[in-house]
Amino acid sequence: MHTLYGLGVSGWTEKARWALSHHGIEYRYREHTPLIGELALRWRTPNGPRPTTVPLLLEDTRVTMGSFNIARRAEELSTGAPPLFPASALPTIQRWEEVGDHVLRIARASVLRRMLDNPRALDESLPSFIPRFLHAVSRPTARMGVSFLARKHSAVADPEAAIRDTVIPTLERLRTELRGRPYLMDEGFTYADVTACTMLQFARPMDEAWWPLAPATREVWHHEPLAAAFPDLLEWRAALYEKHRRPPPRALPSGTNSASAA
Ligand SMILES: N[C@@H](CCC(=O)N[C@@H](CS)C(=O)NCC(=O)O)C(=O)O
Repeated sequence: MHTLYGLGVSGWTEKARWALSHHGIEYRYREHTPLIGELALRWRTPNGPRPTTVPLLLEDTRVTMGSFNIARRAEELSTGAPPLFPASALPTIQRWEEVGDHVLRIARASVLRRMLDNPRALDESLPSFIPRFLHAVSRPTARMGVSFLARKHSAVADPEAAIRDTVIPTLERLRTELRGRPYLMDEGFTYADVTACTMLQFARPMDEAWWPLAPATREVWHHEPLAAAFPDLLEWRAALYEKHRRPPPRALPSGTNSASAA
């Protein structure tokens, strides 16, 4: 069976899982732990691009890195679900993929910044093998993990300015392009919708059933001014999830790597 390495809180992992699920592809899910898991990640991709990131899909002898590449691979492995990448949608998909990637990077910088001010969120980011009573003393390690991610992915220095200058105009463009329709393409649901709607996870994350997050982590993923400015887009996303995204299986107890189907 295939194995997907991912980060539960990451929009990129969500995009890959959505595409795999859409195509009914079974896989085992393994949660990656930043910093601690870095060497293993590099070891799995000796000749791959740097920096090494998740999601990463492992088949017998094949490694696919990156949400977009995994979604395309899912389409190749599909057993007959409607395509997410119809030829007519490719230019639109490509455009929203680039913009969406940029927004997710700003989202990550914003969330990492807010985590540093939220001790409970820092505690929740610690690996599950660290018992609760050691959380307070392990907080410096959690801070190290957050700083490591910010450095590794060259986080923007001023996320709020980037939200104002980039994210808000992008979401306004999405609103204009949708024109109240359920999908970006008249033909129906495509990967353009997946990649565009994933940007909204950082305005307000999807409900627990679709995006399980610990309570303080959920708080730092919530950007109230953005959520208040784009309620129509949040409704659009909710409808997409209802119709097209099967809730992922519940995670197994902490410390257990979940053997999950898409
Ligand atoms: N363009 C990539 C971006 C993936 C990415 O940046 N992943 C981050 C998510 S925060 C990651 O791997 N973080 C964990 C780490 O770097 O150890 C994609 O589409 O998958």
